[in-house]
Amino acid sequence: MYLHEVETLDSASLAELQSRRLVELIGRLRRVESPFWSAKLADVGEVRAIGDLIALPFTEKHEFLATYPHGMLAVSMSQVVRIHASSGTSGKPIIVAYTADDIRIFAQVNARALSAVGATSDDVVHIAYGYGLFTGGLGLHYGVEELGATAVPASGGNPGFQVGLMADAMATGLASTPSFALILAERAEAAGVKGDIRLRWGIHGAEPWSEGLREKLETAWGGGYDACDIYGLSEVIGPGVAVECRENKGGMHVFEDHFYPEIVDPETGEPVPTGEPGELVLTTLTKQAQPVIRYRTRDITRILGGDCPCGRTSRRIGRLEGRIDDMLIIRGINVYPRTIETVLMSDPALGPNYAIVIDRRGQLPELEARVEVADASLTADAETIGARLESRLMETVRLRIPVMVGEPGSVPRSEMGKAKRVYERTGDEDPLGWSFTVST
Ligand code: DLL
Repeated sequence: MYLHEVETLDSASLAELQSRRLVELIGRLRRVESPFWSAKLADVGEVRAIGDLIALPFTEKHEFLATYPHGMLAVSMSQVVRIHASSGTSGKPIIVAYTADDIRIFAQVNARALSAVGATSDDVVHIAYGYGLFTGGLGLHYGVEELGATAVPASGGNPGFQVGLMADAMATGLASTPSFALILAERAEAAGVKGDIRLRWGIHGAEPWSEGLREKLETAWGGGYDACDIYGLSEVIGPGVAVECRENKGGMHVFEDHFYPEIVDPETGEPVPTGEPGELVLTTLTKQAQPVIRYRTRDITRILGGDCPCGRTSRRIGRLEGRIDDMLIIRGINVYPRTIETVLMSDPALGPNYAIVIDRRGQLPELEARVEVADASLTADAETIGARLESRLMETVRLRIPVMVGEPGSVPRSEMGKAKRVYERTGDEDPLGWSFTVST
């Protein structure tokens, strides 16, 4: 454990630390000369303990856009040592700023995350998250250096070159999106260098994935590879908000001495009980440059109860179940793409790539799933596999979702950034360019 004392605090001591930090944060924000912070805290009474957080107003994504680029700063620009940006869906990016202290905490939470997945100072970590405005590459990079391990700043793209480098530089850990980790495994296999790569663990996040995908990833890399989930978002800090430990792989420990989690009903904003799904809300207790109070992440998850065998005492959140923005409403039924992924990826006959097509040509949108068989020899069974998946989707999602089964390699891969899983079809042209459908 990287910060043993903090990570194993009993709940009373943790609450005391959180309370102290929240009181300090609110005091500081009240003193900042900023129209944004004056308005945000105008109706807030005295804050004495972490329990008072619930009376504070939420912060929403549109406030980042309304105050773009720097209206949410709580320090002067001269104290800012770095900015990152997240592209978002609305065109304008969100800009986030860090002081030197923020960068130290960013490095530290990522070192803690790496340590939780099994990294030590002896590891050589191949970092294939994008470097640049995206927080993934630099976030993990600073974490690796903080831990004293060796960082290989490979960034995204060019998987053919990357697998050779992984073999030559003797990488033992891989930091990348789960989809890029799969691309690398495929490429290593094809290039005949898989046997020369000795990965022990992977730290994968930035996009939704499922247990089925974990299994495929762990099988693809083999040799006891532990694929662990890491969560974070630019508005809060970047990667390093929460992570799975290697011992459990059942939920992600939130570094709640820095990021205080709540789960609320996305409609009413009211808290939901432990174990129930809802929208994750996060407060940064220690961020200096651009803190957020009760930030509505739009991510759906739940707080898990119970202790963890790793000994960390912070609360855990479950695997991300979807984003409110990604929810599709098909024939009145709410569907998250990740629910479809969970069904598809639990089938051993399928390879790890899939796509969901929203067909908007008719009066009502229809869904379609595109998958590929794990092995060319299974192509002959495409029809049976498609029918089996369709009935499982019917049981789980309660919708008829035709499943088209293609040959290995027929679903497009994203070699940069986050995997694209959902495509729209509005005209004659197939969004995936499929004309060689094997089965429906
Ligand atoms: O994706 C930060 C990050 C980098 C996390 C590297 C993990 C690893 P953004 O680009 O701002 O930041 O996107 C944040 O991505 O609100 C989630 O919807 C999604 N996301 C992040 N991690 C996970 C995960 C980075 N483990 C948004 N599972 C978040 C599912 C995730 N979704």
